[in-house]
Amino acid sequence: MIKNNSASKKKYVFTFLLAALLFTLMSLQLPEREAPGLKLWYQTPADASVPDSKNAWKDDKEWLKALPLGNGSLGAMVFGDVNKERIQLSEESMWSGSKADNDNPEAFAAVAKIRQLLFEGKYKQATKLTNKTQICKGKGSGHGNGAHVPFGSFQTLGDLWIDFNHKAAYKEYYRELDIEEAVVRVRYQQDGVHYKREIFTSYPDQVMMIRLTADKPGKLSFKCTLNRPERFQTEALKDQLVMFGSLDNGKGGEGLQYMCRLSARTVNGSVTYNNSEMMVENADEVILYLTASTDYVLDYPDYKGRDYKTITENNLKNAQQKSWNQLLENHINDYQKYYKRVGFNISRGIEDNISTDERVEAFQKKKADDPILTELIFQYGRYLLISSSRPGTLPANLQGLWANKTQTPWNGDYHTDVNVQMNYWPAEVTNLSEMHLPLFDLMESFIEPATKTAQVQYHNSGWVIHPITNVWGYTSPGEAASWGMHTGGSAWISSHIGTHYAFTGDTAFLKRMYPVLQGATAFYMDWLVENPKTGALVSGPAVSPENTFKAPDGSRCQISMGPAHDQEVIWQLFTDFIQASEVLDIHTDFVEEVIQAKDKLAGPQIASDGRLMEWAEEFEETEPGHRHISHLFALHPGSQINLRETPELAQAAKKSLDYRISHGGGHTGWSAAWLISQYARLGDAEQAKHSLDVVLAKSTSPNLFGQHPPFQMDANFGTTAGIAEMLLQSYSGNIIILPSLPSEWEQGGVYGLKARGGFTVDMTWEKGALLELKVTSLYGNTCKIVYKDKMVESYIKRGEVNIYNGDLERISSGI
Ligand code: FUC
Repeated sequence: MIKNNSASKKKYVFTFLLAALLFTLMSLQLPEREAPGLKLWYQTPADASVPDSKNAWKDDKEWLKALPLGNGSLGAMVFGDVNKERIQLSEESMWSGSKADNDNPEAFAAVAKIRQLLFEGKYKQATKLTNKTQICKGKGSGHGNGAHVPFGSFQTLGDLWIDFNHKAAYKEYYRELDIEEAVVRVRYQQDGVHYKREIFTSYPDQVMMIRLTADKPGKLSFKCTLNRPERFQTEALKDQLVMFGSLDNGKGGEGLQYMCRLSARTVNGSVTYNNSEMMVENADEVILYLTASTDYVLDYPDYKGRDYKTITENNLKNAQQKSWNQLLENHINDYQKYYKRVGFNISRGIEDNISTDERVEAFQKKKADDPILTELIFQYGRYLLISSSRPGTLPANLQGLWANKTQTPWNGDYHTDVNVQMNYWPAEVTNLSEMHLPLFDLMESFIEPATKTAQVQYHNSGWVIHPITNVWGYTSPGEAASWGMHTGGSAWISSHIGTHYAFTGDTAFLKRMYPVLQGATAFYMDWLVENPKTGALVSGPAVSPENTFKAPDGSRCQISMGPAHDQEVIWQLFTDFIQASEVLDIHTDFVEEVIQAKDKLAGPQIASDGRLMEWAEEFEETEPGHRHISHLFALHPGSQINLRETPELAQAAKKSLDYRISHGGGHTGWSAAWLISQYARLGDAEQAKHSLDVVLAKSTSPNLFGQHPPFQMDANFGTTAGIAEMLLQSYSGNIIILPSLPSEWEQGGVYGLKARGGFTVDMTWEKGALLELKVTSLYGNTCKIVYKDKMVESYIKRGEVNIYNGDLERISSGI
């Protein structure tokens, strides 16, 4: 029964007023939700007439001016050239190669001997024996040039050319990639006619859409062709141009089959298809539809069976049933569902009046702080992740989704000794958890071959991978021990399971992935051995990716027992496995054994010069500025070492970092990007900012693609993650607010960042100090917020929002 007396009326009025007040407070004081429209924009086209270099390792300058689009599986690089447009195409599964057996049955017999030599300090002999016995059989990755061996290479789908054959001078040229809508637009004036192009790749409709318009009737005439550097045929159907072919399986035969379909609809004018061309004449407006697919399926051992012909046909026909506006609206709604979750504003409305290429160039010359560039590079990493990794697709690889050659550097594969992990560092914290899912599908797909590798190579249970994998279930070591004898990638990649769970609280996901965690753990339980001198459990033979040390006899070696990296990633794996077992209420003898083994693991150590040790002994590194900083995994992305709980180790990590940098470290894009996060974890805002500046100054292309060099996408993802890490950190149960805010970002706001424990965090700051903070709990959890030397702890109910002032005093709370 509803009470209707005056006391309850008063209570009702009071509650209403309170709610209204709260609402006003919330709406008045929320962080600014919008940065001014973020775009990459240019006043000149990328020159489509310059041919790509045949050299896999040489970047193509014009391609690095083209603008990327992607729906997770179909990618495009739009040149925006006037006379002849080039839209370079990618499809996520365009991989040469095929499944192969590279496991080495000779390996097991030598492992015990290698360990003995290493414990005796005979590094030279051990490294030699490892090289002889522990590497893969066969051709491995083809030394990173594997397009024609079974490992294969991720490669271009080809090119769509739109030839206007109209060489007259043009003016008022403009092109942009609007990263708030994921649309490329081009416009110019030629012979008194204003032309426009709009292009997007739709996830919901699985089609690439191009609309060409002119402001005078009948002015659109052009010829379209589809081609690629090799292995293609084109055919004209009644209303389609089709390109198809099969790729090299790396064993002298045909591998993957692919197909790409193009069709046009015009307003007035005509369209005709002949053998290798599509001709459009005298149209007022033209819409082009392009679909592509392959017969690849991420399913060991066959990896085949997708009905690519029907899929491409249906996607094309379905899109043709819809209007341009409908397709565009579907696309923008779908894209913005993810993109709009996070906003970052430090430019406070400064007008963006410098084109992006000039902006990058100006920064590279003057290095004057550029807040617009910082916002752009941050959101661009999110844009690229949404564009290259969607639920149900393959994960983003070294090229993201974009490749213009048939041999890409390092085969465009999945390197597991930092690179593929870095691709996913921004996924959780920048509120793109769904985009993380393809990584877990890949992991599940390689468990079967990786289980075989563990048995054949080492007679171990569980599963193991080495520093490279691909879409064909490659899990064997590499072809040289110096980099290829690395099992640590198995533990490192597994840490993403715990991370995804920590942010989302998705128990069903944890249940699904528990066997994968358990399998990785089982491998190391068999793999670890006692160091006869200390009794601690150590991993090996192992490299510290991909570094070399001087052994006591002066020789250059890579192989040792218990390098810090392996110990740290295994510690993380065991920690995650134990926690997952608790969450899922699994209490087996095996879990008990892992708890005990974790206690016996050799841990991080400090050298006599105060640096964190990379190897179990104080070796001198042959390259003190080495790009990898693998022994600092425990600082970031791990958290075994942190400022609050292990301040001495954190100081040692800082010394190691400073030393690396003073010797030229951080010289590749991904390496500099990693330093942003490392310094952010150390609370060193100025060094974190400096590392960000290094990425922008040395490793950023005109289209903002990261550079190793050559182009490698991990630098983009690592940079976005690094910026987030400067604004918000969450580990060991704490949410740390503005841990590394540089002086240049004096005022600003961010909304939508995520923290472990299932929280969304919005905040504003002024004069370098927190102004207001809003924490929303997604599933109800205790929240320990740390800002400078202040800390508040409270339980926030599911869906509840707490707002705090700069002193961490709660000023409002409500659902
Ligand atoms: C790792 C790095 C290289 C490169 C390659 C793809 O092996 O050491 O620098 O990024 O991956």
